[in-house]
Amino acid sequence: MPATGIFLGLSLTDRSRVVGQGPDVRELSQRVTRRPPGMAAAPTTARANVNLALVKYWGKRDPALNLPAAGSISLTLDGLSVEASVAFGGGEADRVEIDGLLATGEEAQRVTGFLDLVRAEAGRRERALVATRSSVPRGVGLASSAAAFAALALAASRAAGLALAPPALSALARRGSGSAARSIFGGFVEWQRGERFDGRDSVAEPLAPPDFWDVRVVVAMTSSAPKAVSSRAGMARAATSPLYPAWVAGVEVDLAEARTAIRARDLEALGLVAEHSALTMHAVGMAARPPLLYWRGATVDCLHRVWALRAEGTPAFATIDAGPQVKVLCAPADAGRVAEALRAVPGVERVLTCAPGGGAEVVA
Ligand code: 2P0
Repeated sequence: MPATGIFLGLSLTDRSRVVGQGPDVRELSQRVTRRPPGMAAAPTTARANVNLALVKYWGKRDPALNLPAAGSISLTLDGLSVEASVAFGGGEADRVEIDGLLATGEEAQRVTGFLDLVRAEAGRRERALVATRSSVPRGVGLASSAAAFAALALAASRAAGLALAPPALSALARRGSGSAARSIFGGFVEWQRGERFDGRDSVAEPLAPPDFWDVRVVVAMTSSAPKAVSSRAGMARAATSPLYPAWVAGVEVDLAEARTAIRARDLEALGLVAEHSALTMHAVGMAARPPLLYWRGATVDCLHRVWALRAEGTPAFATIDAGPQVKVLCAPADAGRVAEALRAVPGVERVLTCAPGGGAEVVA
């Protein structure tokens, strides 16, 4: 059975269906402080947004430390966030609630392993009570694990008494999920490959704040089914592809193009490099053995619709992550037309539009 849940980078669809809307994170936090009675310190709550990679992270130089084979560039998205609430003290084991449901198995272990890093850094031994709540709409296929581990890194480090500087926070978030390193910051963000074996230089840094350039990302959801191959497993498989060395070798050029395009607020230049990065990433998977293809028929139809929009004079550029959804970069004035065009593609279940968003912050 495939594992599910935000900490495994999969959609929240099934979990949300099981538990319904559930209580909000403040209620959960209050429950955290009551369990076990009087033993846990007051929780710290942090929120982080998801991010969309424009130059993709797809491959690792060190899987244990989530060190990437190459750098990547992303845009943090407004309104698609995860809140994480952490309290240390009391209890014999960590207790992790995700959207109101007790986490078990691999998902709980991944959070406990992450908390161990925070405990080691802070010199503490207490168990933790963790509650997370996602505002990412159901089955949207935007990697909520990035937002979850960015929020968890901030909440857990503060709750443990650490005041980490942004680069250290990014390095910590990276250990939970690579792309979480980028969700520490708002706007356009670059995550450095780094050279060090310990990964201390593999951190994200802001390229431009959210208000630097007002763009839109229109997300066309073509399937809400949980994906069969996680990003983590997908990256491992991609590394077996004969196209993988060429992919890694090409990322530096893509990064340079993307940086220049962002600095110049050049939508066409950024869109073209984002589309190229996404299609090359997926080509690597298709050439792997066994092959890896996250697309559905509607994914391909959306791509063609985006290209037709461009031919008709609307600057719109597609990117696809480890799933069948298509995300389209465009100007705010064109977002309505792009959304309408994608909604009309057979097989598109839902369309939503996002603006640039801010970085991780403590909210309580
Ligand atoms: C990205 N993705 O740059 C790429 C593009 C998916 C496709 O980062 O194993 O959940 O936790 O480091 O960060 C998703 O992978 O993987 C991802 P791990 P992660 O956004």
